[in-house]
Amino acid sequence: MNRVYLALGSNLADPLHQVRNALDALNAIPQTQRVAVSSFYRTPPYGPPDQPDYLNAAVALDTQLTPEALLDHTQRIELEQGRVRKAERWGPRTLDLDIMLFGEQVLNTARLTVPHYDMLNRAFMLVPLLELAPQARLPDGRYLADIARQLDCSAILPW
Ligand code: A4P
Ligand code: MG
Repeated sequence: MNRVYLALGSNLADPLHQVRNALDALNAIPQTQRVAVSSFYRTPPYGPPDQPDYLNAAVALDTQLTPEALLDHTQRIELEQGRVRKAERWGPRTLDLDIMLFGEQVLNTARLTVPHYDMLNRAFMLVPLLELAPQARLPDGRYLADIARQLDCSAILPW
């Protein structure tokens, strides 16, 4: 059994609906229990600024799945719940489900980089995770709270 932390992100005009659907779908993943869900945060876009604010949140899971099997499920959920059909074609992806931590595992495969490759630079990932697990550490033993303290977290607001 591994404790996993997922990052949820959505910047639909009404992302609450998308994220609630995703949380229901996460509940139904086999051999996996949803342990906790963080508050929902409103965060300014990281990257191109000409897009709506994001809803970001973190989810803790306990799973007996392998990392790849869990990724199969989160990618299925992204496809089923995260994409909206617009007129004749699929709209842009509006749900991101990223694996931040998978137990104490370090993975560098074609499909998975764990810990998440950029989480240490992203207050919108660390703040929700630390709400769930203030003592969370990287596989190398560093405390995420120490890393978050170096970041500007002032724009991470309640949804
Ligand atoms: N992949 C590798 N490692 C992982 C992992 N730890 N978890 C691979 C999940 N997937 C992982 O993912 C592309 C490939 O990454 C997958 O096929 C998987 O095998 P994707 O979700 O299709 O692509 P993406 O999310 O567009 O790429 P990326 O690099 O995750 O995007 P970003 O950089 O995360 O950009 N601003 C705010 N405020 N909040 C946000 O949530 N999100 C983004 C998304 C930009 N700005 C944001 C936010
Ligand atoms: Mg992603």
